[in-house]
Amino acid sequence: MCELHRSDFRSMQLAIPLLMEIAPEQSSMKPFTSSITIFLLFGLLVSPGYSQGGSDDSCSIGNLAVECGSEVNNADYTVTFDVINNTNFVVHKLLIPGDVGGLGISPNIIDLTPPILSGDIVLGIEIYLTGGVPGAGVCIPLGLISKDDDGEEFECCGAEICFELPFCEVLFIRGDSNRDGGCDIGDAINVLSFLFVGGFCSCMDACDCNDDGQVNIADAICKLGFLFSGGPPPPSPHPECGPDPTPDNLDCLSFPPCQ
Ligand SMILES: [Ca+2]
Ligand SMILES: [Ca+2]
Repeated sequence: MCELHRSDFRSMQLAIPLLMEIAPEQSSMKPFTSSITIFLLFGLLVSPGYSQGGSDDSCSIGNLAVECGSEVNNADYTVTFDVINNTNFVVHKLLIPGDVGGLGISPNIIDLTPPILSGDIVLGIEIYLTGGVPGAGVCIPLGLISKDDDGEEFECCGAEICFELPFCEVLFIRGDSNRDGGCDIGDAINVLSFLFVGGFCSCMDACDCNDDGQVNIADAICKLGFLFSGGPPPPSPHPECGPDPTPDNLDCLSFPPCQ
């Protein structure tokens, strides 16, 4: 009997609440440290060229979400967030480092059209991450760039985007080789079809019934033995959805019953 249970392990999205604010002088973006002086001067002089209305002269991140994969490139993660501009400046672009602790980040310059006015919010900014270790904590500095009266750019505020990299393994049920959510002779037939008549195993881990890292006739025998002759059940994950606990070279492109 192969009961199916959806697992909340594969939570492909982490809803993370509003994080933190960092004053400009705390920003770790060294290329913009020279702008801090300019910022302070403008903070004192309140240049008439800038919009007013910022409530607390800060910036922050909201509605942060981290998803596995990307719909626009081959990145491992997509990070979506809002930027709240409570400075007294108009923000024209965002600067983001290309690498944080070995985690690749793109894009690194986001031009904002229209710009974020003082006291305004820009919604749904996306960046893409490659690499990193699932479960590891990550903080990505973000520089908000404004312009002075001469068109010179300076960082008017800095924030950090902090989150934990999610686990993105495809969950599956071992032995359900035809990925129909059922546990029957069709799974053994599917493995035999894959081996001998050009059939398809889109989740090789599920086809690897005996979890030996290979898909061969022993996997069809494994399934038939379990179904009809009192053989042991397939190793984990079975009968519930789960990740592959044993490293191997098999891929699982997708497994709809566990999504
Ligand atoms: Ca099946
Ligand atoms: Ca096998």
